[in-house]
Amino acid sequence: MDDATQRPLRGIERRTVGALSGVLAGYAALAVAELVSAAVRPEAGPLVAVGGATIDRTPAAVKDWAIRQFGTHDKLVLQLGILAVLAVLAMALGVAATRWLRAGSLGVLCFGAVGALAALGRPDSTGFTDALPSVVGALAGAGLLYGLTGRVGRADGALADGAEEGGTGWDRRGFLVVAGAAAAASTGAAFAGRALAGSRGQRAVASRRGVVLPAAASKAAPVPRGAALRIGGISPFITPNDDFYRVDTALTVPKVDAGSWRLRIHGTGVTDELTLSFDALLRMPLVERDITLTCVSNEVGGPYAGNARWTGVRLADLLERCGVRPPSRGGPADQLVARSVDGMTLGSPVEDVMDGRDALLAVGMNGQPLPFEHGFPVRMVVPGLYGYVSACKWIEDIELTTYDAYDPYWVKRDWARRAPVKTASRIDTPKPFARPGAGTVMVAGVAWAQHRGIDKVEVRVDDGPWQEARLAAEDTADTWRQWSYAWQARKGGHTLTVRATDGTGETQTEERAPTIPDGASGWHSVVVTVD
Ligand SMILES: Nc1nc2c(c(=O)[nH]1)N[C@H]1C(S)=C(S)[C@@H](COP(=O)(O)O)O[C@H]1N2
Ligand SMILES: [Mo]
Repeated sequence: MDDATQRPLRGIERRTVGALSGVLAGYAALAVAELVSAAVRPEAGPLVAVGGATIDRTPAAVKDWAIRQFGTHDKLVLQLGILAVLAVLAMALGVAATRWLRAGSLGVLCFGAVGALAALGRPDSTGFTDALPSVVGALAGAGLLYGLTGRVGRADGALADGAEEGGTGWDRRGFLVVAGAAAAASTGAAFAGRALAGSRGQRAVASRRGVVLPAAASKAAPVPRGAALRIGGISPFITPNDDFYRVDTALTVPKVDAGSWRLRIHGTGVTDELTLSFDALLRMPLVERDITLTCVSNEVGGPYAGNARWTGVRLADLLERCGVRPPSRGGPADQLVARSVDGMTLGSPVEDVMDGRDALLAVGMNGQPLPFEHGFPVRMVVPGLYGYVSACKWIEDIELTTYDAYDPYWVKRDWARRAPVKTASRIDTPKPFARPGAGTVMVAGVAWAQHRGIDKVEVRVDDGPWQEARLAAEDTADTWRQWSYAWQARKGGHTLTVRATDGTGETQTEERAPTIPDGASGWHSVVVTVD
């Protein structure tokens, strides 16, 4: 029997072939979109655009939960989730297309429209070409679905639109040929897209390799001996770049070419607008400072804190050059809004940035050019403020404005306008549910209250009295401080609790607060069993 005249497919067979067609069409659409986006703009690809739009529309509580559950893998989980949803929808469309041929293709085009609208609506969208990846991908997917499901034939005897000659039979050979060719072509397109995107990133990679950080005019004092305790399990005093926590909304890490990078400073009260190149920035006097960065999404005892030696230009100097005055000196702008190449906005108090603290436009992290993940070529770092109100990575624009006039990204999503870092302390060792032996057990960790400093750390065993911990030497008030407590541990289950007192004499509050809206509070406890 000739393949082209086989009986029409029925029931489960028809649905299986339909689902397979749908998945193939979806794969082709995404692969073609990937290739086109690599040529147009990688950030305009449908997965990145829809993923970004999803992140922006996710309620703060859910986002916070996702960061907690998946940590730095939150974005991978999101993309896998989107792919899973798309796969199910593509199967459904494919099955539908075996009954209503045109409806399936129309459905694919609708998905293309969603992707295109998401891409055009992204804050970093550069124009209508951002719609191309989704549109071209959807056309490819729709055409393929039509071509595949047109070969299924009709059980009820009606002519399938695309299969006049084969009558109403199931064109198995034709289906397999088209499906195989499409799968191969899609895979080719996906690989070509990856290769093209990779070569585009090469310019940024090369520009980073070419960076030679000039010596700082104002060096950081060496980390004092005694600031770093030699205790197993304690956070190292300086966090290596590779271990530094990463929190951002970027689905693909922006790869910015330092050669074409520019920073613009403008807005209310700016008398001399400024546009700076990376080289111009490097020619300015550089300072080197140790600053601990913490995230507002860090739970009590959580990992989103890191300490690095940053090299950069003092932001206040640049602002002065532009004629900016802080509110206390009569300046009209009280909010500095930093904007990144990926459209993120973060708002810091102009007063804080200009009050003498080492607010930096950083170009170096622990002696290296900034890693791409941490904002290459330039980011902000402001001691004493949570990252989301200060630490803009991949920065390209600074606008002076007011808190009344503008709400940046996170503020639009229920986080506080102003967010100084809350005094915090963490037990690094022993770990929760550890089983140390009886006798002397080293309890140790870090405490931070950036720009106020840490004056005291106390440890409590069960409901006993607070015992003063031994503080490591202080580096600066802008860095965290290690501490340790030699505990004479007795057999049984115990709860260890820590609290810190900052440089103003204020003791860390016991009152539990969630991370939203302005940072978690409460004491960190660890339960252990002494054997
Ligand atoms: N462009 C951009 N900058 C950003 C963010 C972001 O999502 N996008 N996240 C901020 C937040 S919430 C924090 S805590 C710090 C984290 O910096 P890191 O990833 O280098 O540790 O970056 C800040 N800068
Ligand atoms: Mo953050």
